Amino acid sequence: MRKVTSLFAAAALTVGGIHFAAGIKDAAAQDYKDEYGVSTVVPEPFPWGIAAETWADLVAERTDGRINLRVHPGAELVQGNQTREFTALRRGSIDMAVGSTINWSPQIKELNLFSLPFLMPDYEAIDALTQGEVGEDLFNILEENGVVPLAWAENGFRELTNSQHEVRTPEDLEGLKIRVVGSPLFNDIFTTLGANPTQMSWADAQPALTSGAVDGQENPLTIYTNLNMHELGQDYVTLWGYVADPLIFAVNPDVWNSFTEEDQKIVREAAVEAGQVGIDAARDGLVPPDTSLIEEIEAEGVEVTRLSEEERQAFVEATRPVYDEWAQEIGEDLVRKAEEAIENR
Ligand code: X2X
Repeated sequence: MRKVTSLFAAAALTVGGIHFAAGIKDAAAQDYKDEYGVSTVVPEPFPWGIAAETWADLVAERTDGRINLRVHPGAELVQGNQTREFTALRRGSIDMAVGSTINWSPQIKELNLFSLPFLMPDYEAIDALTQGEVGEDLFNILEENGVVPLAWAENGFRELTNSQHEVRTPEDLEGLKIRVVGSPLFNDIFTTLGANPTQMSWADAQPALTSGAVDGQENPLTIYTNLNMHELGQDYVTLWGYVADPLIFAVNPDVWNSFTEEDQKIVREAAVEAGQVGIDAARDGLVPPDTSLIEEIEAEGVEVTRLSEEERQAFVEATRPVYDEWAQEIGEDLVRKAEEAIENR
């Protein structure tokens, strides 16, 4: 069937007639699946889920329902093993994904860039990377590794929360059991800080927080609020913004190649727009002067710790050896390019 379609496509290209062009669209549409699965980790109303659902809505609307995306949260298409999402997408057992750079970093080591501690001091720094040459380089690397990346969204700056006591200095982390995700880089950061990190999936993290099997975790505040983590005893929040995870919209190459050029354009543009909607949602109430989300958390009786420049610097220095070691793993050239882009933001 695919052969017939491409013959039509070739004919249409040669003849270029409107009649033929209409013909290929129908032929190709017959090849389309009834539904394409989109993997995410968290659903709506988390900004991540909003990004994916917005993509699905825009694509359905603009293709008159010819292309239907169905969002599968909880990394359910990989049985909750979010660090296997990239491999599944590459192999085609997942059609599409809106995935975190953290979850794909075990396969694509360059994506650890965003997890270098204190590389990105603010939101402009994230944009300087994703919207610039570094972002293009990373998309090229993803493409070389067998997926088709389309656009960026955002999970957000990952803040530290715990149930035991305020964390204001690296010493305060001593002995705290912290749930971490994905890359071994996170183990290294928390071990270096004297904490006791345990790597587990998001699916396992929620019961571990509820039961008190771990003392703390690190995630964007939109994850904290949507999950009502204060009700899970996470009474202490430290705003240290040590890393942020952007999200990437990507498609399996066979799925991508099965789409007509016109539909590829629709799917790509929809991803870019949905990405912006997701980024806006991820930053809502977190970017000064509007920090209402942080105030909402404080209103629940949670102790929110804001670090002075000096206090933050103590964490920067304590994690510097991990930064240097992982910069080599990621690639010194890419890290240098990222540092320059941030400096010139
Ligand atoms: O597991 C996490 O912490 C989460 C939801 O943020 C990611 O998937 C990276």
